[in-house]
Amino acid sequence: MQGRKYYSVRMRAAKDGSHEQGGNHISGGELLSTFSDINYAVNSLLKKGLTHSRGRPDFMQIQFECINEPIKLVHPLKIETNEVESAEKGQALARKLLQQLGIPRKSIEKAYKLITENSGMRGAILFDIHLGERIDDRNEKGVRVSRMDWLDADFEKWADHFEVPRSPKVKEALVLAGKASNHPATIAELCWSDDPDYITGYVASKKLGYQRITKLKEFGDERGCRIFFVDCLEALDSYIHYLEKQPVFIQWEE
Ligand code: WAQ
Ligand code: MG
Repeated sequence: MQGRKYYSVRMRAAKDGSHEQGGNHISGGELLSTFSDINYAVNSLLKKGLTHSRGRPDFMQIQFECINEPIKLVHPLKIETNEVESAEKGQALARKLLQQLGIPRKSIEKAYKLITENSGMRGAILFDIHLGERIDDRNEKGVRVSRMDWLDADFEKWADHFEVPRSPKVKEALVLAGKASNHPATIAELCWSDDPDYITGYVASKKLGYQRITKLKEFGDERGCRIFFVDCLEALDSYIHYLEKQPVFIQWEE
């Protein structure tokens, strides 16, 4: 892996116009690829955007660019699955985990209010746990974590070992959560999908690992959430730079 040249490949798809024109976000994706695999990488992102449960896109952009910075290797978070009976119980557990991580109750309530006001984003909200306020200035776009991946063979071994599904959804979420939680400013991440057919979500943090919660919303609901609870005040620009630009490979076995 080291010593090879990698490319960051990204896709975003929308319906009823491009994102810039106010279209609805359908799907996004990002991965790392060698030059010889770019064809395969572009095709897998194309397929992801074209066959999405949120609908058929009428706008898509796929781009690749060469990465010149060294790629950081990060271990996957430890994983735990919490089975819950209902979305209410799942959300109660999510709040409890956030509290356990030291996030003030007031901040959690404010964050939830923000979430309900901001569905349909393609990126994440950055929320300062002390200010109790959103601190990124990306509006309805949010901050998109990018330049990260996990080699399939290593992911599959890991998934089999911990008895979790070898699904691309799980892989993508663990890659994103692994990269984000590796930065000291990330206290926690709260996430559930905006896909109407996917109700499992998680709270992730360096401290408690990747806490899967089997139900955080009802089937059919197209409102998703991704919010980073951060403690980084004066270093916001470098934090956003890390999320967007620092190349990271998740690696389980050396
Ligand atoms: N960077 C920042 N925010 C993102 C990114 C990204 N790369 N990708 C997605 N988001 C935001 C965006 O606002 C989406 O609307 C929201 O997250 C949900 O994205 O079984 O599938 O890709 O363990 O729909 C988690 C559980 C699944 C997996 C999460 O999210 C499991 C999921 P989705
Ligand atoms: Mg989605």
